[in-house]
Amino acid sequence: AERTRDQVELPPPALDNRLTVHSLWPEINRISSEQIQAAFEEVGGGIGWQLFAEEGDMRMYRREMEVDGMVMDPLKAMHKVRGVSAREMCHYFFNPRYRYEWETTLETMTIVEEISSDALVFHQTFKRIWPASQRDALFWSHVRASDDNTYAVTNHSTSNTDYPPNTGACIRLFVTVCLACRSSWPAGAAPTRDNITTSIAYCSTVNPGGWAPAGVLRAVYKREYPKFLKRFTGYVVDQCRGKPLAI
Ligand code: 6CM
Repeated sequence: AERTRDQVELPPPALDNRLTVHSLWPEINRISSEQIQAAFEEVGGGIGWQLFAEEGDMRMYRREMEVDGMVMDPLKAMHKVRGVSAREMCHYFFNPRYRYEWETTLETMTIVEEISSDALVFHQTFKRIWPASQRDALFWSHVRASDDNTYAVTNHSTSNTDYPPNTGACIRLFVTVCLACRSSWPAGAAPTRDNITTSIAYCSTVNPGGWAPAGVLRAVYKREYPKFLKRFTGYVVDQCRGKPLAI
């Protein structure tokens, strides 16, 4: 059967060899493995996690943490989405072609390096939040299949001499993000759009990199993270409607 452009670009089921010979590979592999494992751990009885947003199947928790007066609250969200696969979720999160369509805090996005089909390095600037300075970020992004029916994207800050931090108007922030997705469907049945459910675990820790008022930052996170997860998952459901399910 002829494959569509989208199917060709879906996250590969096995690691791309070009990634495993790259100088960033040891770091990408270690951090991705750690993040994916932590993403699926429940926060339930965990100390300090507070539920701050709940809507339908979505739950968002944060742990208040400050280092030298800067807010670094780790965030963890859980969600369940019907009708799309883990692989499809991660395809739309990883592939830069769709990013402006679901990411509302983004101002610019540049692909700094194409490491392989499953790893890219990005430079992004974010919309300015008054009264703080504008922020930018430089990070690698890696998508991989892990366990059965599980795909995850990990993003983690890196450096590049062509993109030095804190030289222009922007303050460089540092980010570690993981979107881990696991699909399930009734035992004995074949997966279809009508019976598939994907559980999502999204974890994010942002170091603002320089002064930003704690109250403003926490208010922005409280508003923007639920907005992001609802918008992104809704976007993927819309994009997949009428297309063959990709497992
Ligand atoms: O994970 C998300 N997006 C990914 C693709 O772009 C990527 C992004 C990471 C950067 C997260 C930075 C969030 C900060 C945005 C607010 C603007 C900064 C101002 C700080 C100074 C006052 O992993 C979705 C991220 C959704 C964020 C709400």
